Amino acid sequence: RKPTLAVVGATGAVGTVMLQILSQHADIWGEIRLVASPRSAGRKLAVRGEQVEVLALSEEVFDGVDVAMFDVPDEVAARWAPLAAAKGVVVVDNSAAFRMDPDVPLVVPEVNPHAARVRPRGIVANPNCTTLSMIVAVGALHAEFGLRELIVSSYQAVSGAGRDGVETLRRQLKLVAGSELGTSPGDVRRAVGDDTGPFPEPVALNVVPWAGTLRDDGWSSEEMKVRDESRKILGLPGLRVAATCVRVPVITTHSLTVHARFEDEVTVDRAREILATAPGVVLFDDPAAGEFPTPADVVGTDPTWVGRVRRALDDPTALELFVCGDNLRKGAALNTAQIAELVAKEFTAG
Ligand code: 11C
Repeated sequence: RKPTLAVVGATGAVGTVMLQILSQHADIWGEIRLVASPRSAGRKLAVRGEQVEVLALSEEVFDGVDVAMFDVPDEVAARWAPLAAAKGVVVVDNSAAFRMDPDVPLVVPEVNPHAARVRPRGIVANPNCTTLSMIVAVGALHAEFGLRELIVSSYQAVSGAGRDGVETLRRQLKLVAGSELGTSPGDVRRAVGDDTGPFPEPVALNVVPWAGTLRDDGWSSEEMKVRDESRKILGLPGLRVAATCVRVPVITTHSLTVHARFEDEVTVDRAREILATAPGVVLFDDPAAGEFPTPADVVGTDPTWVGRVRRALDDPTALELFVCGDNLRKGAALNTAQIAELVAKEFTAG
């Protein structure tokens, strides 16, 4: 039988991409129920070529549902995912509420698909979009070389902060367009005024070394997520990880520079072979021809794109990479849908 799916948070930035993906992928689902806050109830959204009415989030909405994909704020997921799971629904949750719960697997289908089968709480967590934008490529290299340490810097798109992030950048870009701004201290800040939206500083004509909330010793929550989640997904609890997370004026697609150190010496040729053949990864790396991934080309695509593959000049066990991934697709909606599809196989097989 075809399982019934609920999409909770169907009207958000990630929810919108979830509906596109459900319309593009093989149609393995029976009914697809769209759920959102009461504010959005009654709206109609297109999925699989049909207009489907959005239902308000309630316990009853999960009656008869087999699998639910959640993209809602952490506190909403913390309350509603266990309620849905108690009704027998397998919840695939894209919030941070359960990612580090030892009874909740954190799954990337190309890296640790087996983990999705063991879910004592009936919940499977989807990683943060920054972790997801690099982990498929890093996981493939780890499988061959044995990862010891990751040092990464992110260049994160504003849609990581939802619709508000996108609208903020677009508003700010209008305020600075065609100007001579960006030439004296504070001129961009004065043009933008207090309208910094979800960001602590103007993001147009700027880069902002901050994402998330303040954690101990000056680290951001985003940087801690990259560390904690990479360790859990790769099954390397002692992995050394240092992340610096930065917001850049890009609408969608996160990029990262990655310094990955391995157990033994690595060669660029072997690393390139691995990346060229790893599922979910595209190697796009010919600097002589001007070829390397950029968000402007990667946005709207599914894979993790990798370029600038080099061996570290001062450490023959380390590689340097530049990776790009669409933070709303593989970084959120696509990985969630892939996990839901893995779970759905259990229903169709049974
Ligand atoms: C950002 N990565 O770009 C964040 C958004 O834990 O799922 C996703 C936050 C999360 O701002």
